Amino acid sequence: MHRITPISGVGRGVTRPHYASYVPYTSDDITTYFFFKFQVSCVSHPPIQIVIKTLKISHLDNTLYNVVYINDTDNVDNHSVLNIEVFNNSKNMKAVFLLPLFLLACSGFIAKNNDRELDWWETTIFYQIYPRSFADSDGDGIGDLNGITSKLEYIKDLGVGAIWLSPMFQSPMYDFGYDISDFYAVHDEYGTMEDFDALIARADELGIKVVLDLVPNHTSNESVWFQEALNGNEKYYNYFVWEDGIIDEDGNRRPPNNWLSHFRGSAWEYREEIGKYYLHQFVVGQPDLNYRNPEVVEEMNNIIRFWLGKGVAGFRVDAVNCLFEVDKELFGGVYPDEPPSGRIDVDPGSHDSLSHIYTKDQNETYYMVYQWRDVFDEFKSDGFTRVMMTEVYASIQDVVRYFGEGHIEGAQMPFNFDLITDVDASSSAADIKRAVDKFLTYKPVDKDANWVVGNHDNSRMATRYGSALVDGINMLVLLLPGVAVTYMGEEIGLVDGYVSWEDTVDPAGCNTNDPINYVQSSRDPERTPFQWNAEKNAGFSTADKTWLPVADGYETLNVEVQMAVERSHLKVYQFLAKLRQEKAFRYGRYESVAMNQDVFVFRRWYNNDTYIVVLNMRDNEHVVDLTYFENVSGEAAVLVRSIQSLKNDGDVFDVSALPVAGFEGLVLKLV
Ligand SMILES: [Ca+2]
Ligand SMILES: [Ca+2]
Repeated sequence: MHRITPISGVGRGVTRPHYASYVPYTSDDITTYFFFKFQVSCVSHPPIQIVIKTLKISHLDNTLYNVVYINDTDNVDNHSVLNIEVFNNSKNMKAVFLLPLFLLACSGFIAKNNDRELDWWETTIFYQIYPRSFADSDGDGIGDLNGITSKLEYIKDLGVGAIWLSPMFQSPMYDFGYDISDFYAVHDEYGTMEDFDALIARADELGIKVVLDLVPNHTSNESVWFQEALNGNEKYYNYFVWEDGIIDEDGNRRPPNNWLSHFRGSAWEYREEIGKYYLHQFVVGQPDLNYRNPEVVEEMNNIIRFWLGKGVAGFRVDAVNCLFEVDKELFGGVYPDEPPSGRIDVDPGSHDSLSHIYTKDQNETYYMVYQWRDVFDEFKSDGFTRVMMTEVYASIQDVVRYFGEGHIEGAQMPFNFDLITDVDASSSAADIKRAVDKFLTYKPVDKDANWVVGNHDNSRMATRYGSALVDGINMLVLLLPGVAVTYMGEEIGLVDGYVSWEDTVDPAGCNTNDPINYVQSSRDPERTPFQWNAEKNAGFSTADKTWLPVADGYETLNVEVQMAVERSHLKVYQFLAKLRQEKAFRYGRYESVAMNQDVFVFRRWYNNDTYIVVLNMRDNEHVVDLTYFENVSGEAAVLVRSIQSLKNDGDVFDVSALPVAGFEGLVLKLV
């Protein structure tokens, strides 16, 4: 017998169930989704959440349905049945569902709240691989799946438990895989479905989870879907967003409005076959999918199911805040112009010159993400959580909405880009503190933070912060509370490569048509091949020409060198990856301070274990007093330090006067 006590003061035994109605589309067959989540407390056990979600009730009207529990829950035994009554407020229509609630979790699980069992994704490190640039197995100058498989042991040795692959689906590569022509196939330059299965199998043997990239906003204009649309197939015509052009005073045809592509120029492209423009928020070859069409929603759900069914551990979802455009019916059937952003540092053709109030962060987008979470959770019956990460560059208030709403679950990891967008080498200790605190402050209290310092779209971490700070920044990523994300090469301090205008292939660079200033827009520098050793093409490929040139300096900056020497970024990274398994970093509390202009310090503590991480952002020496922190006194020993540090492992310092060298990063443990 387990006595169930009321929480939140509503009802008795079970909180007033949350309800949500989600009606994604206007159609004859309205489907209403309900999300129910109960939290019950047993006297001797931690709170147990019981979730009943996605009851679909078709052919009912569009009003919200309340759900109330009706039985006496004072004494609920295992396998008890709660009667759940669902009724429609407006029509008093009643339907009673009998929902067996198995309170199995009640039996024998006693743990302190802060020691709750963490899920696999909460304790691991996610390592982003850009497949084209990681390892080339067949010598064509292009990275591939077999190349990745051959390097999985390296990833395992780093202490990484999950990889996220940038898109490896069939693609004409106008946007290097983010323009997908067949969501159900492997891109031929990267290998075959058998190669993919072999990758999954090998990763599984090594205990590495594989996360793929979901690119839901658009397809390739070479996809069967778009080609069929052009051929007049109505089903696929409705997969895309079509608009009539405007004929101006001179009789010239103009795009429907002023919307701009992320890669410069109009977001509309005319097609003679249709006599209309299609929307492409990204390159011309990436027509936006129409998420106001339920068939598109179901197609994307099936794509998710297809890959999750193949053993994939989840998805990183690309550019998700561009999913929906405003509902034009709210504007008399015409998509409205977007207002100028007012930014004077950008020129008129660039995406940043407009304020994207109609093409980004639309309300419907969040509900689509919540709906995807349900699709992910369909697979949870095997006891293994599929994880969703969302790529959104937006205000912190909008970013955290992807976590969910009330009791509705969304993405586990809405990417936190604050350490990319808010700070760099020029930042002070206070800037770092503010950037770190931002996500921690705005995220829901029961959700995990995550830390991202680089990816295939941004200048590499070692370039943005400077090579002297590589270890210190990795200390932040791996030891701050939350999930760590590493972009391939951050573990060795890989820097951006130089890519000449002639060698530039990224549309964001090419579309500038500016052989001088393209560098500011091109993403090729952070995509240059991985540096494995000092051999030809840094060991990435045996080809005479690789798809992007290998960065200068690979002869000394590579994995092999850093494996061989006693002290290297790689060795520091491996140490940190182990250290983050300690309870203080899994469960411990967090407190931080900008000691002065330059030195950012945080501590993590759990019971009697206290760790202190020190990062000096400048080449200035300081002596800092760590007794600022409550319960920090006496001495602390050096566990790991940045490679240029002159301290030794095990050196013990008086915490009231710790000397910190320029750019030094330190992890200390109170003794
Ligand atoms: Ca290859
Ligand atoms: Ca869109």
